[in-house]
Amino acid sequence: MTNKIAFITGISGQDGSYLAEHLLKLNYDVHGIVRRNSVAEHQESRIDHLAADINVYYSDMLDANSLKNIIEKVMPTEIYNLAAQSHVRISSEIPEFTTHINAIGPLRILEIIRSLGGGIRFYQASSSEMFGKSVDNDGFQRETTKMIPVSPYGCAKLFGYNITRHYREAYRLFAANGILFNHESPRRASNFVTSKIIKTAVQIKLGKATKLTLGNLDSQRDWGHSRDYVKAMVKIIGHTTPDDWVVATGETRSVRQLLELVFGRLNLDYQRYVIQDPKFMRPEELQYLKGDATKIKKELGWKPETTFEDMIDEMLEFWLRNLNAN
Ligand code: NAP
Ligand code: F7E
Repeated sequence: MTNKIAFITGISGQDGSYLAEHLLKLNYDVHGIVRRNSVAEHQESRIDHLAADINVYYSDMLDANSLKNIIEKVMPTEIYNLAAQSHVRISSEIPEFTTHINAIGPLRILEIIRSLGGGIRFYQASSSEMFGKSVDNDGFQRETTKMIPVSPYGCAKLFGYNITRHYREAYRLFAANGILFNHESPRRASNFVTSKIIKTAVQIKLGKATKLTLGNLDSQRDWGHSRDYVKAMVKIIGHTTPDDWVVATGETRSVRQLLELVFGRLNLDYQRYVIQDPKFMRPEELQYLKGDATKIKKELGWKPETTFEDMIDEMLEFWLRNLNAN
């Protein structure tokens, strides 16, 4: 039997790198795109260790012809659309750019799949940010929860979600949405709150920083591990029928609770170091996320494997090693 062929947009990102590793273990041929960057060094640092095993091409979600040429050449069996401007607060500063990539991007790929006969399976990286201010009465968000996004990022992702559903119904494409709640790892960029807190707390411990400047400390998130969540993506795209799936831990914690845990692990009192700056607040904050992943647990046998505490410890170890080495 020939290997399955995966094409990953966003392969150099947090999830793309874990997904490429997971697919290689499953004997897939793995292809992906990176965009041209003025600094070549570090651009592919998350996938440098896979360089001999994967095929990487220059392209961009803004360049339909380039995407089409590569997809036609590779003729993948599966496309994982992970490329995005993925920072929610920054999406309010560059809303148009975010929308071009996060909303029109998936539409471009769906059109390419359609023009090639519709046989390629498609996974769209949808997000719990699409729920915005909406929560069910029992305190969870699930596949049936209304979506009222509160950021340009969330609005653009909601278009991507809906166009994926529409192409599934209208053209009978195998097009599926994973509605993933926040997921982190040592590979998380350090302008997201988990990495930012852990990196700066370690710097404070090592005497390399004195303050940690944050925005809203009261928002609550459902945080899982990226390595676990990419396994859900493969189950979703490999299922007999295309559908929409919530992927979450079902636990929620505030930024304040995260601070207590991280600083506590380093025997520090976060209240001595944390200051707040409106610069890190959002025009409209998503206050609360807690996902109900019953459907994917029951129907696809997926479950989160890493506890929140173990994930934080893994990230702490990474930053301690990294910053000590420097
Ligand atoms: P990430 O680390 O920010 O990775 C995003 C990837 O997209 C990077 O490889 C980035 O390349 C690439 N990209 C950005 N703009 C591009 C463009 N114009 N053309 C081609 N590639 C482009 O994000 P992540 O955490 O891995 O998330 C993966 C996907 O899941 C994203 O779509 C995100 O919105 C979604 N998601 C994430 C979470 C989460 O909690 N992590 C939750 C729900 C959904 P550069 O390195 O060149 O920027
Ligand atoms: O913020 C608060 C902030 O930027 C988490 C993306 O992967 O998950 C992610 O989006 C919370 C928010 O993640 C700072 O206001 C306080 O309430 O780590 P974050 P996010 O916005 O939830 C969703 C599901 C995605 O799809 C996205 O792609 O932390 N917060 N102070 C802060 N956040 C940041 N970044 N920086 C601060 O200084």
